[in-house]
Amino acid sequence: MTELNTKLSTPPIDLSVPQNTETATLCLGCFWGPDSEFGATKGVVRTRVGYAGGSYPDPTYHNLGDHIETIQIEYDPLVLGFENIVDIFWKSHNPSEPYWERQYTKAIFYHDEKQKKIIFGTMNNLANKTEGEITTEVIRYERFYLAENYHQKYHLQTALEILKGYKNVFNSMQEFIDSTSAARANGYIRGYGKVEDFEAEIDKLGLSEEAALKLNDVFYKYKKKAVY
Ligand code: MHO
Repeated sequence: MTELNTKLSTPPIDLSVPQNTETATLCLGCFWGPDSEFGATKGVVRTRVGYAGGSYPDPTYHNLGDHIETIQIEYDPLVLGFENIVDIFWKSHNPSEPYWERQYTKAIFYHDEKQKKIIFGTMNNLANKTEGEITTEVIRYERFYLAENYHQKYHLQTALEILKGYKNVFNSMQEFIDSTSAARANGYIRGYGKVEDFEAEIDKLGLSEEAALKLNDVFYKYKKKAVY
């Protein structure tokens, strides 16, 4: 990231962050993909990737123990309901597909009784329509271990031409992880998100003009391939 104390500008989208957010935590295989998918979803304020669902102390990417690759989402409940998140979750995987590796288990956590009810309600509906047993796990949330920095908003971090368009924007890795702008760019970079949201937000991401143009190209390139 950029050096400390050189902060010049906060992206406009990061200036109007809602005060009250709620948290959702889920697992959809390798966490790079859902970090992008949810990052571009309207109402999502922050995303982070990490490990959860096991009891092994202090997991790391190369020493996960019984944990699962997990994404944690902070969202504005006035814009996006937990129901919507759960809907995206069920549509983003095949719930009756067997899986072999604990690391890539499909799972959703509940943080409270309200979430639990929504998850089990939708799962029961799905069970009636699904052939075969649902293998997706529902787990009571306990704790989330943040993954290593290089996994956070991975697709954005590896798109250097776009990343460098955030000149003097983030003073720390924490600011990058917490940024709505970075979450959006990380999603749009893979063609996730709605065209109308992209068009409304592209100028609010705080990217240089060059990087915004590049992001535009990449977004529409993926859209044409109908990734989403
Ligand atoms: N297919 C990816 C998975 C990484 S993910 C963070 C890779 O091994 O490169 O599990």
